[in-house]
Amino acid sequence: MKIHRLEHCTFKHTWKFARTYFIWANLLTWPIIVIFPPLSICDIFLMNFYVTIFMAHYNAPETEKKWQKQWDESQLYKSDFDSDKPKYYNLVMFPYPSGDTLHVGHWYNYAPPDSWGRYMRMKGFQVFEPFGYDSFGLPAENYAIKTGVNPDDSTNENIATMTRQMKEMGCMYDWDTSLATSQADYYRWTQWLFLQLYKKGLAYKKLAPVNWCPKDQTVLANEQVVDGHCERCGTEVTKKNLSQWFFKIRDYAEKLLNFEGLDWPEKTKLMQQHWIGRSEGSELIFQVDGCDEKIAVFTTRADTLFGCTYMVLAPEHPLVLDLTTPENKAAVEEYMEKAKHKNDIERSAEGKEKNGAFTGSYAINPATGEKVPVWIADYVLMTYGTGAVMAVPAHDDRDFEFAKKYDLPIKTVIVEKASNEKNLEQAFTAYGILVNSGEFSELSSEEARKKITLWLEEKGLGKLTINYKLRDWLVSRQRYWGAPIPVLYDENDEAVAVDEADLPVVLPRDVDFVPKGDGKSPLNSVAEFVNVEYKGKKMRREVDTMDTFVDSSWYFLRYPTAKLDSAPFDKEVVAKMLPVDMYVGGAEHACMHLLYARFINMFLYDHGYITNKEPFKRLIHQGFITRNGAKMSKSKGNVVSPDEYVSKYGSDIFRMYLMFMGPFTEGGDWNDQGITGVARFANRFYTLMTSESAVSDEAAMRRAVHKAIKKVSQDIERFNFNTCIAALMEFMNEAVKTGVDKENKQLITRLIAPFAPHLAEEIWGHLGEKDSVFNSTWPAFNPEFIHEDSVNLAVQVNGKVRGEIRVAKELAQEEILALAKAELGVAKYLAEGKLVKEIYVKEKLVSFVVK
Ligand code: ANZ
Repeated sequence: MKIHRLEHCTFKHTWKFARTYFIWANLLTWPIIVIFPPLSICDIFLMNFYVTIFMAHYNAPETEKKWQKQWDESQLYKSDFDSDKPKYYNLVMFPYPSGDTLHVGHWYNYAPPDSWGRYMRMKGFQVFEPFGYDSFGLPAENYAIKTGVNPDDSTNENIATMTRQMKEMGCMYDWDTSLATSQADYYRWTQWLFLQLYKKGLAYKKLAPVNWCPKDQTVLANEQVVDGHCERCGTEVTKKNLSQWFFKIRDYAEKLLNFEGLDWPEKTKLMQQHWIGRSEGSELIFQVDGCDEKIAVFTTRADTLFGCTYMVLAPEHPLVLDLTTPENKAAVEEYMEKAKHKNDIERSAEGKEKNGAFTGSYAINPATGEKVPVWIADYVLMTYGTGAVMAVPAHDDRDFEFAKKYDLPIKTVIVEKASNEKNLEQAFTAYGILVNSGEFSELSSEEARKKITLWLEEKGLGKLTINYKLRDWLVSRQRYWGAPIPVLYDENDEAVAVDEADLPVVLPRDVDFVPKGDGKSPLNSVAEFVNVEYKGKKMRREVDTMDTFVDSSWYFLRYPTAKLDSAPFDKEVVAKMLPVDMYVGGAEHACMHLLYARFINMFLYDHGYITNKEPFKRLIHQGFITRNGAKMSKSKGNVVSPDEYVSKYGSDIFRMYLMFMGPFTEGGDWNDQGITGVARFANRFYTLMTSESAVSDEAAMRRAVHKAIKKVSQDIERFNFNTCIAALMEFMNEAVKTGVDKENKQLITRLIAPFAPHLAEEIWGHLGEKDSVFNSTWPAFNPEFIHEDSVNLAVQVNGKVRGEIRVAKELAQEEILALAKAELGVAKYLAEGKLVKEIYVKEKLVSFVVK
């Protein structure tokens, strides 16, 4: 695609203006010499000259606006999915559209990845760089409750504001492929996705104790509870028994553990691995004494079975009340009630005092045939394994503490070495050798774990199993501002899926948003929405909406054909453009968005909708920008407002400074003065590139250019934009000494283009190029030019630098020492005493010691 340039570039335009200004200024200001005689006509001339120079300076904001307009008009960044070039899908995590002005975090999140995209474009890729909005969610709804403004209106307004600001950043986004998840032409397909999962049995509804945020009046997924508090509003989360929709992400636990071919940060992979929590163990069955009930336990230590002296059920375990004897009922019920008010995190916290209640029943240890008491305790969670454990106090810390408290028997069955059994001060939790374990005694723990399970399996009382900590994904929310779940209920309360042809289920506009405190979605009070006739029957619509993470679990598939009406995405285009080659966003999404998106992508792959197994090939998390070492926050008053700087310095300089502050993945500390240094660099660069300069040392000039190309090309690959910019600055320092010819100016302009796109485009025009610099190629360095045959050496006398010499690298040591001694500043100090030592550090320095 060719870019059509405006007739004049800003530079020429500015100088034309300056020339006129200069002539007029001189004509009008000369009478000053009459009023103020000490000034001569020369002074007036000089004064006008400086003012003109100042006014003709590179005017970033004006130039940037011009280029943005021109890029837009020439559709430079329009996606071309039919291109023969290799594709490159460059994606940033889309934001929630807020009405506030963009903050530094937005800039840091979006501008540097755009530099990466521009670099890949110049490397010859067909870069696809979309941008959109994750626009459903609580903030708009809470705002509506407070102000009465409809979420649809406030969201659309916010999208318009943010788009305008984003355009000022000057990224390569193809705005024609933009999307917003709250628009019906998008959420229609989120509902379609729900239906596909439903049809395949991966979306289901069940009554479950769920996390409930009393303030936001909604359920939360496990991932949205941080240290027992609501991730969004910080309110303490409680438990509530509610009928909820889930996606069976657990069915994908094993697949999600496979990270093959993913260039992701190790830490993120580990976090997902930990969150999925794969645990190899055994499921063993204990018969309840005196009745038909059986209790299944999950254990990773079947080798300790002979040491199980009691059992513990989670207070919510369905058998608890059946097993509780009348004399223990009151205490058990009281304990169950108390447990309701604690969340899983509090219950499993290390160091928390263990307590429980005895049910009055006993179970039979399948290995020893002994009767063991059945207790309930909140340290056993209903959400893990089977919700019941065989307690082995001699070899598990929590069981040990519990047994000590309630005086339950402690029986050692594992020892470190044969015959070192002794009274335990604390649990021995490591693997070892079995004792007191019948025919299994003397086996190692590893061996016994399997053998004991197989032995029980033969009796139908056990099996090897794998357990995952990962829970199914709770997707229903009792909120208004989300995609309605496309389900209805008939007279018998049976769920009926909406036909695909009847999508979207449109979210009604006129709704009373205020939560009624009944735990139901505000949609419940919209009679026309709830009560409908469907397929000739009276039905009631599902009033819950979907978690916004469902919206963002597939948006990357929609972008390439964001306006498609007939399907969620064009299969062929997706086959060509996916997976995303580079995905940039916050590390906090490791166990939520990034896991959900992988799951949905895998599901769509398994059912033939797409051909890519994984959604995101390479992943990078940006660091944080701090100020005075602290995270920016309104309460601390240390927030940097980008607008102020962008209007003063322009987008390029602001972007370059952010990138210069530190490695992208680590972020950096904002310094008000720092940006002026970058601005000075940009201006000097502009002046050097646009003015005639005679080349004084051609070899040195070439060396400076090619060294910069080498360094920038290497460091940009690692997202170390800071050292790229440092290399460009280093080049500048060299170039002002050596001068630069046109050919090399072109090379270096191409090199700075990803980091300062508008500036580069402006200089490119000045260098006589008609097309966009982003239609040119990334420069290659020539190793021959970089090779240096001479070096500068510092010369010290008694530890102080007294001179500098430039020598050929291959010069012999004696000759170098001789040259050093002859150096004028050095000779003077050598003459002051007797030379006792001379040292030459290769290619670095010469040092003399005089006494
Ligand atoms: C007996 C035993 C003996 C255990 C021993 C450990 C040491 P990971 O590795 O995290 O999977 N457990 C099982 N279900 C539980 C639940 N719902 N709530 C709390 N704890 C539960 O942990 C597996 C171990 O955690 C299991 O192995 C079980 O205790 C406990 F010397 O069984 B073990």
